[in-house]
Amino acid sequence: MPDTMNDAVPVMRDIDDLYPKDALEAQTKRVENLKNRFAYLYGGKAPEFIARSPGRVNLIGEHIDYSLYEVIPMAIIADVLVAVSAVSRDPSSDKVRVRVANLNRDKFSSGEFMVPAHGNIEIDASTLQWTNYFKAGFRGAVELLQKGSKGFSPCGMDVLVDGTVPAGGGLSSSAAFVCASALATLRANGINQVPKKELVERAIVSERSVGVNSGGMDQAASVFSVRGDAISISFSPELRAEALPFPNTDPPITFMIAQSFVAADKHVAAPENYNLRVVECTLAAEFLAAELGLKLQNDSGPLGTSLRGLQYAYFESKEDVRQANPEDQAETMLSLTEKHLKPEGYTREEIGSSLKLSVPDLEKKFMTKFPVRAERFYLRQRAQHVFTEALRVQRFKKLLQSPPHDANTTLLPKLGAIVNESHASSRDVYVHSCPEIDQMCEIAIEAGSYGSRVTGAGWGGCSVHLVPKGKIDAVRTAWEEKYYRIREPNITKEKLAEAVVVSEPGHGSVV
Ligand code: NG1
Ligand code: MG
Repeated sequence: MPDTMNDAVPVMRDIDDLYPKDALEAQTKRVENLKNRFAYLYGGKAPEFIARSPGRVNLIGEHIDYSLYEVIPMAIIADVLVAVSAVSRDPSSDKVRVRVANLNRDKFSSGEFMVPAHGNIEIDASTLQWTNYFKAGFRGAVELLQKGSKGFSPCGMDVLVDGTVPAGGGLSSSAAFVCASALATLRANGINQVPKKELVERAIVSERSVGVNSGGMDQAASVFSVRGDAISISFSPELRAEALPFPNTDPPITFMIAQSFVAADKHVAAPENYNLRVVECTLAAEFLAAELGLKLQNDSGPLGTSLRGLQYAYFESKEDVRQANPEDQAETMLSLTEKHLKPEGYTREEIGSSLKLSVPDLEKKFMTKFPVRAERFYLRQRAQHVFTEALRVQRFKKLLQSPPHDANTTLLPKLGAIVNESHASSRDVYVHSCPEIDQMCEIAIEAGSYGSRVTGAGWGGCSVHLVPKGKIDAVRTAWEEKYYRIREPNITKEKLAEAVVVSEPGHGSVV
């Protein structure tokens, strides 16, 4: 089913195409159970359809999507299913009701909200409610519908959700849920053909309403992925996705995904971790632009005030080297960073004086929509990570696209070395790993992993490891003995089984 990014999200009837053979029985049961629970919950009616979107694991390109550099994730098999029946608008009322429930009622309690005829709903980002993610998808879909037909009024919906992507585990359960919810809302309102690109662009913007100033990797990976392949996603000059098949090697390229069980509380801690990094990258771009006498495009341009936008502006100003290839360009940006930015970080006063802004104006411009908490801003380190990581993505991609002739013996070690460099940069330069994940990476390497790194936002969450098939059991046992059982001596078999997965690349969104 080679659908490209320009196609609409496919409507499928056969779940054989979605899940690996050995999981089919369990997945079929899961869908049946979802339908039965739906009927039980909503007065005997059957859902009209199920929208589905998967989680993802990022293979390489960490924290560079919001600087608009290319990233290489893959969708995983775990996903979010959203079962829906549409409720038509009662002409005598000016509102419709949306009811949202989750199969896992203990963890995610049901909610409902009323939607006025104009369709705009409020999302309270100050509280972390799981239903906010549904609302984010709903809102994105309504905006899309209104773009197509002015004054459009959405219908009501009864919704039941079942997710297998662990929440807060770095596998992007949030984007899977937002994308599936947006897709569900579009379909409930009669849109059967949703162009993937529009869905992704909407989902990216709407997920930000939950309070995290995220990039676009997760939503793109969730929607565009093709089963069996990794995917390369670029953001400039526009959103593009390209399937990236794994070369056949012996042993085959296999990734293990392991939870640290350190909860990455990105929502609460965002002002001092995720959102702060986004601001530091923006300020690094602005600061360097000021040093170099360059003008960045304003925020509404496709490149905005990003580090990628800075690279563009720099090479635009240099007629003769404009053709330089992307790698040479990133190398140049790296040396400019090291020349112009100091290692000890900057205060608000220092940045303000370089940008010719008072501190209140600086805060107003860069730190209001998504507030941050920090004394110093480490512009040099953040830019260094971004440019080197962008280079690592290019090297990784080249190895997959044109593997060396002796790939069986050299490809895995080469890819692994890049993965390890990425982790070192995440740990020491961008500072978004945590001691537990660092330890898990060391344990894995010792037990036979070629490359191990933190994946996703970090500060806890998940790690990804390039492990030859013959070493999978050894790595799993090493974590069990040296990490999981030390942390939690009475850890259950089930929790251990969930902690580590070897996921095949999964398929993107479908209805
Ligand atoms: P997680 O926290 O793993 O879903 C986040 C961002 C991504 C990207 C990565 C870091 C959201 C929704 N996603 O992913 O866009 O920036 O961190 O590479 O915040
Ligand atoms: Mg997320």
